[in-house]
Amino acid sequence: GFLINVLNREEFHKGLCDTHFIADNPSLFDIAPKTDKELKVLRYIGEKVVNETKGSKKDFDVPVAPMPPRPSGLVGTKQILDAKGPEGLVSWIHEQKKLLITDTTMRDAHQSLMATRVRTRDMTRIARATSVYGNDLFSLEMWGGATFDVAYRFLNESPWERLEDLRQRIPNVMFQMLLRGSNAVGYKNYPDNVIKAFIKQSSISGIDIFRIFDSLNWLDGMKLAIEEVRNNNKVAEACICYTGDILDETRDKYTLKYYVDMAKELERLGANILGIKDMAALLKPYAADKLIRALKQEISIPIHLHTHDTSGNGVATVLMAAEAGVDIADTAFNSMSGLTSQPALNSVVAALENTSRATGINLDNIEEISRYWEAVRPVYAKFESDLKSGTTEVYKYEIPGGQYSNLKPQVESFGLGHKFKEVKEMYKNVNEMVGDIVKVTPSSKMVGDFAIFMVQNDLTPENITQKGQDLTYPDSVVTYFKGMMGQPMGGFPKDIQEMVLKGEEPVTVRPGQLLEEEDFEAIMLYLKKTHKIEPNMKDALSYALYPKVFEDYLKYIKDYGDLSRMGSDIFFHGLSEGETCEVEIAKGKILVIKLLEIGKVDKEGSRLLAFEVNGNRREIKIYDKN
Ligand code: 3PY
Ligand code: ZN
Repeated sequence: GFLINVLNREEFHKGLCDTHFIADNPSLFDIAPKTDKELKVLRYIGEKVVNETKGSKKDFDVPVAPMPPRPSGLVGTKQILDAKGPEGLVSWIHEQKKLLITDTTMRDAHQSLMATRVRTRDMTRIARATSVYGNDLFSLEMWGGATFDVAYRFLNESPWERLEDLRQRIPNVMFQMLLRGSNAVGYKNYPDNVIKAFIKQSSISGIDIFRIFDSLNWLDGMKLAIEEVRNNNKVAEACICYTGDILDETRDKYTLKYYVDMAKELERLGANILGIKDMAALLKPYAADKLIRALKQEISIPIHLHTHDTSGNGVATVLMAAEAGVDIADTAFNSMSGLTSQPALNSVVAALENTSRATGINLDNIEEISRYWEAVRPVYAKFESDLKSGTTEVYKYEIPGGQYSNLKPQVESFGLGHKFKEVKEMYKNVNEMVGDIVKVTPSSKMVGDFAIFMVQNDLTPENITQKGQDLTYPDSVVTYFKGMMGQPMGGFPKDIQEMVLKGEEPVTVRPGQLLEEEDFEAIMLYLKKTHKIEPNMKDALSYALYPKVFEDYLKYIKDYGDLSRMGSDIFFHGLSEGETCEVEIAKGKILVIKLLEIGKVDKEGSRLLAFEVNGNRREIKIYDKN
C-alpha cells in the first residue's frame, strides 16, 4: 500500500523526491509471491475474498478431534471379512445377538444434510478416533452415491485419495459404499466394462461392502454388479428400494408381497446381504416390523436396514426393526443425524443398553466422536436446508433425503424459489403421471427435473399432452423415457413417452448391452497428452464416469494447486481483513498467511490484496467480478 502510494505521486514521477532509500533497498519491491505454490494459495484465498465473501467472515472454532491411543491388534469386522470371506462374515453375522450398527456420517449423513460437501480433511482428522472408538461398528458407509461426483466437482479433491487415505487410518472396520447398479456413481447407465472396472478398482482401493440398488427396482440393472462384487470376493448387499406404504391396503402397487418376491430374487442372484433401502424415510415403524418379520420367514441372508429421519420416526423404525430381528441398521453419529439424515446412532445405542439387542458400543467414547462433528458442522451451514423439524409431509411427497437438501437450491437456481411448495406438489403429481415409480437417484432426479420443468412452463398432468407437444424436455426426462435408466414396473405411460421422444424408439433391453465398451487405454493416452499427467486406472475411470467434471478438476489443480490440506473454514470462507491462518501446502510445509488489506477497485476492475506470508509482505491483484 505504502509503496503504491509513493509510486502514484506526481512528485515521484517528476524526480522531485529523494528516493535513495528505495534505490538502496531493492527488496522492498520483492513483494510478488515467492513460489508457484504460494501464488496459487494466495490466488485461491484472494478469489474467495474478492468475489465471494468480500472479506467478512465469521469466526469458526477449530474442531478438536480426540486422539485415543491405538491398542495393538485391534480386530474389527474388516479382519473377519479378510480372514473368512463373505460367507464367513455372513455366518458371523448370524451368530450375533446384538443389533449391528453402520455409521453413515461420512456418506449419506452429509449428503442428506449439507449437499455432500464434507471435505476429506474433516474426515481424516476424526479417523483415528473412529477406528478406535468405533471398533465395534459393523461398517462405515463412507463412499459412493453422490460423494464421488461432488468431491471432484465442488471440493476439487480426489474421491480415490479420500478412500485410500481413510482405509490406511481405519484398518479395522469394514468400509461400505453405495453403488447405483448400472449407473455406478453417476446418473446414467455405463457400459458393462466400466461397471466391472469400477467395482474392481474400488475393491482394491478399500471398499468391502457394495450396497447395490437399481433406481427402478429393476433386477436386470443389478445383476452384473452383484456378480462382479462376488468375483472380487467382496460383500454384495443388494437392495430393495422401499416406496409407498405396505400398511395402506388401498395402495396395491408396492405391497408386502412385491418386496418379499424381490428379496427372494436377490438372494437367488447371489446377494450376501439384503439391504432395505428406505431412501425417503417412508418405512413407518409398524411397517418395518411387518416387512422384516415377513422377510425373516422367506429369506436366509442377513438383513440390513437403511432409513432416514425426515419424518421424525427414524429411531422408532430402527427399534421396531431391531425387535423384529433385523441384523444390521444404518444410523449416524448424533450430531450428524436426524431430519433428512439417518436416525441417531448414539440414541439407538443408548436405547438398546441392557436389552437382548444391546450393541456393545461404548456410549461415552462415541459421544466424543459426535462432539467433533458438532464442531465441524458450522463451517458447512450454508449448505444446509431450512428444515428445522421432522415433517410428515415426506409421506405425501416421497422425496429422498439426499434429494431434499438439493432440491431447494436447484429450484432457486431456476428463479423459482418462491414456488418451492408448488414444485413439491408437482413432484407428487409427476410421480403419479409417470405411473407411480420408485424414486431414488437417478429416477428421483428425473421426477425432480420434470416437476421443475412443469412449474416453469405452466404445465399440469391435465394439459401436458396438448400444451407440451413442442417442448424440449430435460435430459433426464428424455433418458428415462428412452429406457436408458431401465424399465419401471408397469411400463411407461405411452402418450407421454411418445410426446417426449418425438418419434425416437425407446429401448426395452438392458442399456449396458447396447453401449460400446469404454477404451481405457485411449482415455489414458488422451489424459497424458492433454493434461500432462501420468494417468492410472483411477484417473481413467473418473474420466469415463465424468469426463467434463474430471477435466475441470485437473485444470483447477493446475490453477490453484492441491488445496486438500487447507482448513475448511478458509476453503469455504476465505479470510477476513487482519485474520491469520495456517495453510499446509504440502506434507509438513506450512504457510502462515495474514490478510493485511483489501485494496480499492482500480481502473481495470481489479483489487490489490496485501498479505503477509511467513512474515514477508506479498501482494497480488484479483479481478473483481462485481
Ligand atoms: C444416492 O444414490 O446417492 C442416494 O443416496 C440414493 O438414496
Ligand atoms: Zn439414504
